[in-house]
Amino acid sequence: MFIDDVKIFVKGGKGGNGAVAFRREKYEPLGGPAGGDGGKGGSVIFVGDEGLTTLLDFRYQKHIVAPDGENGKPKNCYGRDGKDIRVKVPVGSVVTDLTTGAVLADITRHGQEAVIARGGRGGRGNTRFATPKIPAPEFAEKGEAGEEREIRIELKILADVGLVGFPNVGKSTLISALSSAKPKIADYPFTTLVPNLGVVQAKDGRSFVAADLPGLIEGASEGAGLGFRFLKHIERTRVIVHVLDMAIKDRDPHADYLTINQELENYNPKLLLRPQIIAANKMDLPEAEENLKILKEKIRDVPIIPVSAYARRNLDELVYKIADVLDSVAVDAFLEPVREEIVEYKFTPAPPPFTITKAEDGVYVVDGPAIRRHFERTNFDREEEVKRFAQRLRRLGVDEELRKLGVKHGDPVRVIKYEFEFWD
Ligand SMILES: Nc1nc2c(ncn2[C@@H]2O[C@H](COP(=O)(O)OP(=O)(O)OP(=O)(O)O)[C@@H](O)[C@H]2O)c(=O)[nH]1
Ligand SMILES: [Mg+2]
Repeated sequence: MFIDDVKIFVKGGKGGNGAVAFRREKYEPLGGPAGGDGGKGGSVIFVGDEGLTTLLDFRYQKHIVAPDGENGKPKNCYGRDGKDIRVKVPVGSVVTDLTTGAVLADITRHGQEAVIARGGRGGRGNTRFATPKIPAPEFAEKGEAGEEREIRIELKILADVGLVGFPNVGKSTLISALSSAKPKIADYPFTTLVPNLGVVQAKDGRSFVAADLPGLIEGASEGAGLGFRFLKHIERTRVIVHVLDMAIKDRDPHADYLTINQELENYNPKLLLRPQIIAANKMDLPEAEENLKILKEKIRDVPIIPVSAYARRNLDELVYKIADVLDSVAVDAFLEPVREEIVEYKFTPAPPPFTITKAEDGVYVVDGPAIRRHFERTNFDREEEVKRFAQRLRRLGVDEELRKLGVKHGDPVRVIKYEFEFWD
């Protein structure tokens, strides 16, 4: 089964918590901190794999969750990291975040890796927070949560060339003549139900990948026939080879050409920017010659290469023409740009640590949450602590601010309820 569009849930593992622990040694009841760091959570990583041609596996795997990191342990032991989960996806997979719409990854190469859901960082253990002032901290960091997202994976075939045209015009016959691809060929419309890829080798050594796509009909861009589901695969081809049946009985090749182009345009107007080559097929049949003459009169801006896929006639000319046009189009000309995810941080301004106002008696009053916190923790009977309090105010920038307001050495300053002399 060819599945090219799935929605799944991915989640990175949570980071392990940092540990709070202390050394317990003989004769040393209150040893130093010894809490280890938590391990990192595992990430969900997608890896491009040429061997895969469908997203079928994701039908049965709708949740991919990487393991958590282990919590930190005593004796400064690290928690183990959660293992990353590597998931193989076909080359050509485009991964989108369903919530933000951002393209997370476009896997275009075999072995290419993309982190789809990052695991959380592990928390640091209390050992890491020890300072000369707090030699035995009783706290540690918690592990960070892993990223989690609903994603869409779309397989958009990465072929250099897409063969498009009405059903039964000979697209599959053509790809089987040009490459070793072996698609089903039959004399009825909609023989091809899923894209077929083939590697085409020109005699001069150049090569390219061609995709034979299910036939398109009028209204394909609105869902008629099979075409719509597969139009997206044309989006990433660099050159469109438009296959026409030159011996068609009750239609006209030129009308077919216009109809298909109209469908391409309806689906995505950018598709018409792609260089086209017309493979005028079935030239072995008698009616073809006359039709070719008419077609050449009507279409002058697109190269027309008459071929017979069935009789294998003039195929080299077609291959060279395709290779030449490919040489003129940049390899990444039509790839989707991977948009960086834009995270909006709400900016909540922190409250100012202090305010300075002038009281009615002319004395400057310093107040604020940070000041109050220090104020409450200070025992003003002890000179040492008062000094530390003053130091903290200085560090908060209180002194500087007072100076700017014109306060001089020896002036009185009120901090909450005590009055001090300003020392400069
Ligand atoms: N005479 C003649 N018949 C051809 C030629 N190319 C293809 N055919 C025949 O046309 C019919 C349709 O060929 P396919 O290759 O299956 O056509 P298709 O475009 O892939 O059709 P869908 O998959 O239905 O879109 C088959 O009977 C082929 O044998 C050709 O160059 N000359
Ligand atoms: Mg076919």
